[in-house]
Amino acid sequence: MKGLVIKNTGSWVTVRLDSGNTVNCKMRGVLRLKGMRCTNPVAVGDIVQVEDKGDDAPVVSDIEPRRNYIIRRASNLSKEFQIIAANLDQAVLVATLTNPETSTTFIDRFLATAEAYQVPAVLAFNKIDLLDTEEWRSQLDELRAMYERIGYTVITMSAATGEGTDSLREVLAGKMSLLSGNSGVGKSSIINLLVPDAQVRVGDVSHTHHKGMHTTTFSELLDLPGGGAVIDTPGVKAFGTIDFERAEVAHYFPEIFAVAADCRFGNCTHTHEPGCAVLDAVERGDIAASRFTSYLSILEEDPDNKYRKPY
Ligand SMILES: Nc1nc2c(ncn2[C@@H]2O[C@H](COP(=O)(O)OP(=O)(O)OP(=O)(O)O)[C@@H](O)[C@H]2O)c(=O)[nH]1
Ligand SMILES: [Mg+2]
Ligand SMILES: [Zn+2]
Repeated sequence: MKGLVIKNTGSWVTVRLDSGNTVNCKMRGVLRLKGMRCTNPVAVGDIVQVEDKGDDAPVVSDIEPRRNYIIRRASNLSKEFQIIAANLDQAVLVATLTNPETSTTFIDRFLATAEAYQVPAVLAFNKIDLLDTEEWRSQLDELRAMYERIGYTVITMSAATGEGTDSLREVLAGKMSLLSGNSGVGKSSIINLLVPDAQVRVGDVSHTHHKGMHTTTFSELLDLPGGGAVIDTPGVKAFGTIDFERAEVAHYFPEIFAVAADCRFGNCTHTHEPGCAVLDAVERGDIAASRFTSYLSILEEDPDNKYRKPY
């Protein structure tokens, strides 16, 4: 029997079979071995084969090749990887300027990961109801302009007041979307708004003040009323964790890559080289300083080029 993985709690995998029935499965041991460097060999969004012999719990016996996926290192410097979700049409990064503050480095690492794994990314700034001063508003406008100029779709919204949620609905319609972001930015709140009968657990206000508290603890796929689906995921503290080779990093910053063609040296790392078109563009303000800082932070994370793409 074939089906779609809609939940993975670690010990159980919930699969929606083609028949429409939902079954809780165990994982066949050999699949765990195959995905050894992965904390979760099966991810939400995977298409899997299920065997049910009737005597024991059904097992996931095989995984179909993935169209794409989003992956992160399980923790900083860890050699294990976590596949956040597979077979995605897009990945939506939910970010907030305050309560909590999402850093631009976090945003840029997420966007670069999505570029690397060929998943179109969308930025959704939530909790704009909290941005009640001129300064907040202009900070939001600047961020929006910066990311739109690079080519990303940017949504500004509030799950609390409903403002901007129509644009999000439009972006999600008919597609399989991952919702990712720091803990407390409102991913589950957004899902509860979009999927009226979802009733996903949402954090207390006090939760957001305790860093490291996660309300959502496993990934779950929920169908959207008008077609398409969203995947709720546990908040992540850092995306400090991408596995590119040094020379590749610039490929995943579209505006840096576009300019890099004009660098004097073909192997330019855009850090110190003479005739570097990227450094010139940063100087002129054509490439945002925060984006360049994020680029450098990824390079510096792996000075010896020892982390490679796991697959
Ligand atoms: N003011 C305001 N609060 C919001 C908004 N969206 C969510 N919240 C609140 O933010 C807190 C965290 O929301 P959650 O939806 O649990 O956040 P999450 O991203 O799912 O968090 P994790 O599951 O831990 O990753 C809750 O108290 C929500 O009520 C918003 O647009 N404005
Ligand atoms: Mg949540
Ligand atoms: Zn250069």
